[in-house]
Amino acid sequence: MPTLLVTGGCGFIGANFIRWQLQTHADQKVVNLDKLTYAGNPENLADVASDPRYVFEHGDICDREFVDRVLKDHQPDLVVNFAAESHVDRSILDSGPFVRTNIVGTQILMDACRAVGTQRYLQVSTDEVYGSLGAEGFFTEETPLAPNSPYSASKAAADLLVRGYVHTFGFPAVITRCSNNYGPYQFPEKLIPLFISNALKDQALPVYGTGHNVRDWIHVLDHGRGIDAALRRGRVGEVYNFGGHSEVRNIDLTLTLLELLGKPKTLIKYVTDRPGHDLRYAIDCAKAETELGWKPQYNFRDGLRETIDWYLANTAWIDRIKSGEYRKYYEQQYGGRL
Ligand code: NAD
Ligand code: TDX
Repeated sequence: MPTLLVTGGCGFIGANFIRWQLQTHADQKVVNLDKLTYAGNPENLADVASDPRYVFEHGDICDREFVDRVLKDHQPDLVVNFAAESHVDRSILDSGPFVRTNIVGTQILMDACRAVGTQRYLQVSTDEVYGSLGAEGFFTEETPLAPNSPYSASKAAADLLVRGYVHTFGFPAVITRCSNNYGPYQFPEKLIPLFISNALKDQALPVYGTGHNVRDWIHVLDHGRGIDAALRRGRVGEVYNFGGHSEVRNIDLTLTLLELLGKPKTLIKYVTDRPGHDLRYAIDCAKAETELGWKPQYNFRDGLRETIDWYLANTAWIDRIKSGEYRKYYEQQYGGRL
């Protein structure tokens, strides 16, 4: 049975990706390597934990011995690296963990893959490596890298390291760069789950600056299908952009969320802008569409409605995270190993 190793599978995108892999690729073992940082929540995969094709390995991609052991034990055919520090605001407060996990972790994982002869490695990157757009234009795969935050700089550095491994060692890697994801299981520090969960409790929605910054939103399962296509059909050394064709200003998204939740506009609170806040992201994904036969399937408004329904049905999940109660769930499951 072929083996897929996923790192960071207890986070938002990784958990959705693993669940979808188990549903769509019956004849495949999935190994999930995750450190369980504040953003990693094993509860996100509680429904697949007893699937005999699923294995969890608790540890850090920066721990060379551990990563070498996991790769030797499982000999994965395919590897997808989601593991990262992913929140821009946290990278502004302390960039150390971003440099360690996003850059050093990528290097250690690639070296371990080379040692066991992994057939294909996919680096999950972000559109933020291209920097910021003005009112016009789109990022293509040829857009020069110009990251503006410690987070995006660490992701760009990792992309360059992957490129170096492809050219120097013939390492069989592809890179994907995706726009802002939304969907179930997103940690409630990111805009959409934060605003939904605050609004449900009639708490303020903190809009940074003018609220005129634009993001291109893509459903997490559209991103997952893109990663799967690039992993299995992408060309080694190539970059593939994914986006949702759904550009929205933050303030307009906030108003839509309030409308769908039936909550008043008075919950909006304009707050100090994020330092270095990128103005606009927009993606040209023609390459993925023509080469990989991929395109986003979700309409943003429908996807948003479905996502709100999920958060409404899972308020206990959000409450456990926001109150810190989910650490107790970890302790029960993993004892003193955290
Ligand atoms: P997340 O923060 O929800 O999850 C990150 C996961 O990685 C967690 O489970 C965490 O425990 C794990 N992790 C962190 N450090 C680790 C380490 N040192 N060793 C092992 N595991 C570790 O992130 P996400 O939003 O799911 O993003 C996943 C990936 O996709 C990241 O690489 C991110 O840069 C990229 N990405 C995210 C978005 C987005 O909108 N969220 C868009 C484009 C790309
Ligand atoms: O409270 C908030 N108020 C606000 O106005 C938060 C948390 C965000 N914002 C703004 C900042 C951005 O313009 O909303 C927009 C979206 O913010 P985030 O959800 O923090 O996402 P962003 O900074 O755009 O980055 C995300 O997309 C690209 C992911 O977190 C990254 O991991 C991914 O690479």
